[in-house]
Amino acid sequence: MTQTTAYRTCPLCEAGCGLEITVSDNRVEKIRGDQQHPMSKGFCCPKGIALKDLHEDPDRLTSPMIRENGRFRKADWDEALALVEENLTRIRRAHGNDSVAIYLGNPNTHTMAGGLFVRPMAKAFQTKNFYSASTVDQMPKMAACGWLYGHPGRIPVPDIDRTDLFVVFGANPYVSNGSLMTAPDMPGRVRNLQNRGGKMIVIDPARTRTAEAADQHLFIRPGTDVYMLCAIVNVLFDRNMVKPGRLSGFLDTEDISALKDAVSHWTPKTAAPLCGVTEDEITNLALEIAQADKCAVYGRMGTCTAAFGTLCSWLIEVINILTGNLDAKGGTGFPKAAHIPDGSIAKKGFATGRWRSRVSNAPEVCGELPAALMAEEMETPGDRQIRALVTVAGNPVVAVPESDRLDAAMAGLDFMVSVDYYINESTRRANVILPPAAILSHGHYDVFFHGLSVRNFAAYCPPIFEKGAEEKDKWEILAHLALIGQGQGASADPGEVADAMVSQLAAGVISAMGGEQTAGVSRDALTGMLSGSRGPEQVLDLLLRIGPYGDNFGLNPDGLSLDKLLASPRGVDLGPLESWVDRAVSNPDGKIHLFANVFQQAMADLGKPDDTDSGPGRPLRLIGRRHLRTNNSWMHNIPALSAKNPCTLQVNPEDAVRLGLKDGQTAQITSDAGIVSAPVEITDRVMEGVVSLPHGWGHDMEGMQMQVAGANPGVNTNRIVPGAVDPLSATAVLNGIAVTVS
Ligand SMILES: Nc1nc2c(c(=O)[nH]1)N[C@H]1C(S)=C(S)[C@@H](COP(=O)(O)OP(=O)(O)OC[C@H]3O[C@@H](n4cnc5c(=O)[nH]c(N)nc54)[C@H](O)[C@@H]3O)O[C@H]1N2
Ligand SMILES: Nc1nc2c(c(=O)[nH]1)N[C@H]1C(S)=C(S)[C@@H](COP(=O)(O)OP(=O)(O)OC[C@H]3O[C@@H](n4cnc5c(=O)[nH]c(N)nc54)[C@H](O)[C@@H]3O)O[C@H]1N2
Ligand code: SF4
Ligand SMILES: [Mo]
Repeated sequence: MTQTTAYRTCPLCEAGCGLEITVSDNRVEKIRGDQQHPMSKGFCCPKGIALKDLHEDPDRLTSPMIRENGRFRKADWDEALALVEENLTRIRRAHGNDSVAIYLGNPNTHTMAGGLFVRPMAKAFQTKNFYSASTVDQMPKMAACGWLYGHPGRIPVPDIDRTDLFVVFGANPYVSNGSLMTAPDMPGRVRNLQNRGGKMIVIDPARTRTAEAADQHLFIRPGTDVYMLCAIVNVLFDRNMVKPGRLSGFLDTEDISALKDAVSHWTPKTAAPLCGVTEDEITNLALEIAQADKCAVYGRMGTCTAAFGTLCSWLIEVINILTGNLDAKGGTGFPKAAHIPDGSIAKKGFATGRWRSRVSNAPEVCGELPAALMAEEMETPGDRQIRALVTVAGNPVVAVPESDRLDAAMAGLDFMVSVDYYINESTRRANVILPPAAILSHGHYDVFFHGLSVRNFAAYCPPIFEKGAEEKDKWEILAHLALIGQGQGASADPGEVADAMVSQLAAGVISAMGGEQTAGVSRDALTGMLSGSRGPEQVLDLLLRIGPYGDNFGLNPDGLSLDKLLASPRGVDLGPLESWVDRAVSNPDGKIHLFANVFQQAMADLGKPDDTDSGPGRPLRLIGRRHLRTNNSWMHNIPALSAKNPCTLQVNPEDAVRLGLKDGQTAQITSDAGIVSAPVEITDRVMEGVVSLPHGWGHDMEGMQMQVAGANPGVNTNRIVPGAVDPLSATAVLNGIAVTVS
C-alpha cells in the first residue's frame, strides 16, 4: 500500500483552511487540519473533513447527462457538447445575444477555473442577461467600495490580528467562517484579540455564536442598521471626533461637510427607537469606535442583504475612514494578492447602469443584472426575452427570491445547460448537465480570496488525483462553452482559450515594458518561459511572475512563480496587511470619493426619522441564518453534515406566547410573496419581533437526484422572499422580510 500526504486549501468557504490529506491506493484515507499551515494552523471545520465524502458521493455526476422525455440519461462529451452548441447557436441566431442568460453560482469563486475562465466564457456570449449569486450577496459592498475607492474589487478587510476593537454588523463568522475576510479560525483570532485586551462588539437581531463570544451584543431590528450607522457618524461629528489623520489628503473637505449635514437629523435619539436599542447604546458605541486606538468596523450579509444594503456598506467604510482606521495597522486594509499586478487596475472610476434590465429597468452593476429579477426576464415576451440559460456552479431555484416563480419560468425555457455536480433543484430543469472532474482532481489557487485575506498569502495546490480519461476539468468545460459562444464549435480545442489568455497577458506585459524592442523579449519567448501545464497553471504562473511579489521573469530571482509555490505546498506567508492607500485607490483623481452623488441622493431619499414607521403593531421580520454544517444549498447530501442540522423557524418566547405557538409545532409563515411551513423552535436567540429560517433548503422537488438531502428536505425560505432589490446595487433584500406566522 502506498501512502502519500497532500496539502490543500479547502475550497468550500472563504476561510481557505489548510488541509492535510492522506491518500492510500488512490483513495482519500483521512483529512485533517494542517497544523503547520501558515494561515489556519490546524483549524478546520466539519465541512473540510467531509471533502472525502463529497469526493465519494454516489450521487455526484461523473459523466454528462442529457434530459429526454423528462428523464436524464448518461451521454458522452461529444454528444452533450454538440447538443449545447446546436441549441445555443440556434437560439442566439433567432433571438439575439441577450436571449441566452448566464447565471454563476458561489462555488465559481472557490475554483481556479471559475476565477480565470468564466470571463472568456461570458465574453463569448456577449449577453446583457448576465447574473450571479453576487446580487444575492456581496454586491452592495462591491458597489460601495467601487464608488469610494474607484474599483469594486478594492474591498478593505479588518486587520483582525492587530486591532483593539472589532465591531461586527450582521455577520456570523464563528459559523460562516468569515466572508469578504479570509481569516481561518475566527474563534482563535477573536480569543487572541480578547487576550491582548481588545474587544469584539456584535450588532445582530440574533444571538449567534459570534454574538455569544462577543464582549457586547446589541440586538437590532432587521433592516434598521442604516439609522444606527448614520447616528454613529452623527456622534463622530457632534463630539468633534472626526479624525481621518493621514487619510485627509485623500478626502475632499466639501464631502466631509456635506456628509455632516446629511446625517444631522440622525441622532442617537431619533435612530434608537427605530433600531430597537437605547440612545446610550448608540452613543457609547460611537465613542468606543472613536476612542479605540485601532478599530475595524465590519459588516456582511446582515447589512448587505437587508434594506439599504449599499448605504450600510458605504457608511461602514465612512466610519472607518473618518476615524482614520482605513489603511492603518489594526484598522482595515487593502490586501495585496500575489496574482494581481499593482498597475493592472485601470484608474477609470466606477459607474453603474451602463445598461438596464428590460422589464423593471434595474441598473447593471459590475456587468450584472439582479438575479432576483431573472424570472420576469424569462416570463415577459418581447425583444431580449431570456429563452436559454447557462448555469455554472449555481442553484438559483434555491438561492434567489421568489423561487417558485423562477422555477416555473425556468421550466418554460427553450434550452438550459448546467455545469454542475448534482441533479438538484435547478439543474433538474437543464437539458444538458456537464459535470466537472471531482474537486480533488483539479489544481487550486484562491483567485478571489487571496485578495480578501487578513494576511497576504499565496498557495497553489496541484491536483491530488488524476482525472479519469472521460472526465473534463472545469476550465476545459468553460473553455468549450467559450468556443461555442465564439462560434468555433463544440469540437474546438479548449487549450486554445488558455493559450489566447496567456498570449494576451504576455502582450500586455511587453507593451507595459515599452514594446518588444525595449523589453528585449518577444511574446513567444516570454510565454515559452512559463511553467505549469497548458491551462490555468500557465495563466497563474504568468500572473504570479508579474505580480507584486513576482520574480519578474528573473529580474527578481527570489520572487514568486508557480514553481516557487509548488515548492511550498503549504503556501507562502507574505506578511501582514500593508499601508498602500495611495496606490490602492483607483479613482481617476487618486482620491477617496467619500460622498459620491449616488450617496448624496440616497441619503436625501432616506428621509427624516419621522417618515419611518416606528409604531407598535409592526409585522414580524424574517431573517436567515447559517449553520456550521451547511454550505448554502449543496452540501446536504453528505450524511455527516446533514444529521444535526435543523431547518426550523426560530421564534422568540414572547412572540410564541402571543401567537400561541408551541415548540415543534408546524407553523405557517406568510409574506407578500407566498406561504411556507416549518417546525417551530422557541428560543431567545432571536429578538422579539424577529423570526429566523435558514436558506439553502427545500430538497423535495420532483426530479432531483440527491438521496440524502431528499430524506431531510427542509423548506426553501426564498419561496417567501419577494423579488425586491436595493436600487444602488441591484441586490436582493433577503433579511427583514415582513411576515405573519400562525
Ligand atoms: N457554515 C456555513 N458557512 C458559510 C456559508 C454557509 O451556508 N454555511 N455560506 C458562505 C457564504 S456564500 C457567505 S456569503 C458567508 C456569509 O457570511 P456571514 O455574513 O458571516 O453569515 P450569515 O450567517 O449570513 O450572517 C449574517 C448575520 O446577519 C444577521 N442579520 C440579519 N438581518 C440583519 C440586519 O438587518 N442587521 C444586522 N445587523 N444583522 C442582521 C443574521 O442574524 C446573521 O447572524 O458565509 C459563507 N460561509
Ligand atoms: N434567503 C437567503 N437566500 C440566500 C442567502 C441567504 O442568506 N438567505 N445567501 C445567498 C448567498 S450569500 C449565496 S452565495 C447564494 C448561493 O447561491 P448559489 O451559488 O446559486 O447556490 P449554492 O447553493 O451555493 O449552489 C452551488 C451549486 O454549485 C455546484 N458546485 C459546487 N462546486 C462546484 C464546482 O466546483 N464546479 C461546478 N461546476 N459546480 C459546483 C453545487 O452542486 C451546487 O449546485 O445563495 C444566496 N441566497
Ligand atoms: S472553515 Fe471553511 S475553509 Fe475551513 S475547513 Fe471549514 S469549510 Fe473548509
Ligand atoms: Mo455568499
